[in-house]
Amino acid sequence: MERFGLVGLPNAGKSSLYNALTGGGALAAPYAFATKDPNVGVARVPDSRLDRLAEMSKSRNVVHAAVQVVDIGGLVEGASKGEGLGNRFLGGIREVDAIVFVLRAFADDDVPGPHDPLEHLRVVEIELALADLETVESQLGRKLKAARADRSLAEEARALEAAQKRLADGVPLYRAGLSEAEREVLAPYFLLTNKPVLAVCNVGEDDLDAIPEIEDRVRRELAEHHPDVDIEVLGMCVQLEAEAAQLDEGERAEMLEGLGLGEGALTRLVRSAYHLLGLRTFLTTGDKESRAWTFRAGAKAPECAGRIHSDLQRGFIRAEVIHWDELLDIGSWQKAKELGKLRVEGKEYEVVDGDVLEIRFNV
Ligand SMILES: Nc1nc2c(ncn2[C@@H]2O[C@H](COP(=O)(O)OP(=O)(O)OP(=O)(O)O)[C@@H](O)[C@H]2O)c(=O)[nH]1
Ligand SMILES: [Mg+2]
Repeated sequence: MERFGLVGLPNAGKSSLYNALTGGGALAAPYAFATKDPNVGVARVPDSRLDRLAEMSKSRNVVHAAVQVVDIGGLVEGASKGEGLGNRFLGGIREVDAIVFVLRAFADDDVPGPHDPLEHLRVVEIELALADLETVESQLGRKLKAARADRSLAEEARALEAAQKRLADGVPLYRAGLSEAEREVLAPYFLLTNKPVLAVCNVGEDDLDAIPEIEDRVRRELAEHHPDVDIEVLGMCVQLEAEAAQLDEGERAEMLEGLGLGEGALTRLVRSAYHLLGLRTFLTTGDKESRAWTFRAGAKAPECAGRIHSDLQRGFIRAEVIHWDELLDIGSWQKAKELGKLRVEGKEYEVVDGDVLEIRFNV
């Protein structure tokens, strides 16, 4: 399962956010390094399309898509050189597919540490960039030499050189203005800042009105030097979201509504992280079960069939396909079939987010 990791300074609220997302019981406490070893849990991906299809089909069972969340120990200035928990955070971050920065913006005298999100961002970025710089510099000399003998390595050597320059200036690669091709060439080096990122600002419970302004400050900082860099920034009060997450559905909606928080930020965060990971959803629906399945953007029908069962991929003949909203309009799978609204797609069909599928197969 694809996973995203929560990364930030001590007391930023990572474990609190982790608990809210996964219903987990990680220790959240007002002292630094409360988390030492990573907590790993699963977050359900909320999906109203699925809920509505399940209602349409009167499904007895509803299964949402899910992603893994990793709560990583806090890092401090100098972490890449061994301060605090030192390099322990590196292993945790290396193993995730995308990074969610948790930047503290709440003031609370009982919780030590700075509460300026830009200060949090500065330290986190510097430490990750320094760790990457070390990796790049350990490879660069050898690569340049090899590229002189073998010209097919020139592109990789040039990308490493470009990365080295930006990292030495303290600029993480996700906003260094590298081309898509350069970032891809660098993939085998498993650099921390070559992963996709988004940022959460953890705003105090009395500061909800300031969310847009705080988001904007962080967004501008991230886009500095590269106005075309578009990193999503999500402001929320983790504490309130966590309290709401404990309630049952009706009470939760009421609480969030009362605070003017709409559907709540956790839902948006999980959806954004899911997309950041390059993940998409297709659906299946019937009276027994309606289910959301995860696939990688660009995957073809047989590969998607294989998410359901390997037999469906091996013996794939064709897929019957309709987009979820059209199916919902028609009112049932059977009726869609009778009306000739189910498309018949073959092995080369690229499945689209929100497609409802039925696989024909033979093994
Ligand atoms: N007032 C307030 N306190 C919060 C909020 N979010 C988290 N806290 C508190 O801040 C303290 C630290 O939260 P944690 O979730 O443990 O922080 P962490 O980022 O996991 O910290 P480390 O594991 O030490 O890196 C806890 O006492 C939380 O209850 C918030 O939105 N408002
Ligand atoms: Mg923690």
